[in-house]
Amino acid sequence: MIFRQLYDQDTSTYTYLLADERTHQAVLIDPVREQAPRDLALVKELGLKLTHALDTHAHADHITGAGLLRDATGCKVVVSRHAGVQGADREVDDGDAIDFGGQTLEVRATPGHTDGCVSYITADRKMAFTGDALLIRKSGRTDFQQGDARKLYRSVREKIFTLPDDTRVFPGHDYQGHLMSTVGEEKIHNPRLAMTITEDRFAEIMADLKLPPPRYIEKAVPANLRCGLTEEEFAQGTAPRQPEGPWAPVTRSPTGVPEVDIAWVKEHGCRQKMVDVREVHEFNGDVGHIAGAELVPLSMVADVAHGWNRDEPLVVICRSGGRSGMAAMLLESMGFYKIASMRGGMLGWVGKKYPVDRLEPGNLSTLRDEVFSCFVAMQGGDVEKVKPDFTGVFTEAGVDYNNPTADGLENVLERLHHRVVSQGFAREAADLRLNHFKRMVAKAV
Ligand SMILES: N[C@@H](CCC(=O)N[C@@H](CS)C(=O)NCC(=O)O)C(=O)O
Ligand SMILES: [Fe+2]
Repeated sequence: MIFRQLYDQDTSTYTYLLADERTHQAVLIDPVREQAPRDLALVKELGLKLTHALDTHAHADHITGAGLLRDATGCKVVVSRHAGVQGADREVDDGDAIDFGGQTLEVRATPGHTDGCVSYITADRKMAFTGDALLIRKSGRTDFQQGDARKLYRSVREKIFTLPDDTRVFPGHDYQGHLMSTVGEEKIHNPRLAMTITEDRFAEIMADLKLPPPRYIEKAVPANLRCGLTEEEFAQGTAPRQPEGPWAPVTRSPTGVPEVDIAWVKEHGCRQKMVDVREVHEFNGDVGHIAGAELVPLSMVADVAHGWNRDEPLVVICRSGGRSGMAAMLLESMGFYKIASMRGGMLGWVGKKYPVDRLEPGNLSTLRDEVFSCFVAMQGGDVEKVKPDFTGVFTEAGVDYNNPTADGLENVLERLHHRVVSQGFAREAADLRLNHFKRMVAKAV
């Protein structure tokens, strides 16, 4: 597991980034609004996909970054069912599990600092993110937001001190410079909550604390009840997610895939963005493709779609409707909500004798444009950004962009292949595309 502990100096808040090494899916625990640019930059630098922003509770001392991160990445906002937060994507309770990229976090309800406090525990029980329930050698305060010392005492005893002694404790804050502790260490050395201390004594200690209120409590609590968004952002952010009327006659397959039928795509498809998720050789092969459809093979959809507008309607297409169904479900999980798979796929389309486009051999400039579309998809989908890079390869190879020869285009293909592979693109997928285009060049001459 990839793990980073991040710190907000102004409010002494810890934010934790956890990511699965194989799938690169990531979660952030207790992000801070002002630090959203830092967190997004780190996620990007490490090549991660943020799937969830988790809060341990509705904080009183800083504004959560969860809502902003959702707007930026499409991740899901997760918070306790008892936190009273509006607009979260998932409300969790004791015993729930949060899955991301093959990893699981267990949710344990640890109320007492607030009613909606939860701790997140890794499946191997090596790490516990305790929010403000258990702090290092301290505990969260219990004098506001439904604070209840006796409840907190029982939460820590029953839900945290029952973990193995070597479980590492990562709290929501530290005001003394500690980074982490362990369950065993806190059971012995926590002056408020050690195993030798009774519930009555804990209640007394907490009643005697007399702490000044957190500096930002007035603005933090109301904002955190809206996922950390301002009233305007909250209104804007939620409105477009609920479309006024259906954008298309979408029905759900028995497995939950949003689908539209082929005749509807024929009538209305050209007004929508259409994404064909087959491989290059299928797109340009005998079956052909619908004019105007953009080619993004299924394996690249998750990466490329990050740059797409989630409010724009989107029809996904493949050979028979299976892969496009998977793509539609994936896109829905990323926050796209005007999305449908074309039921029956290109086989159904061809069966109805609707027109298709094919890459006709014989025209090297058309082929160059097809190579360009493929390269754009491989580089993340931004045509404007990728164009100079693409034409640059022609210059580098000494090939006339406007009138390429077959040898010239092959040379360019080898260079593009080398480039995407050295940037980390899967070699087998790149080989498949290279070989397909080489065959097309051979056919063209
Ligand atoms: N000085 C900090 C205090 C923040 C504070 O009260 N933190 C809460 C967590 S939200 C707490 O439980 N603190 C425990 C303590 O300070 O002992 C501020 O003004 O923000
Ligand atoms: Fe707190």
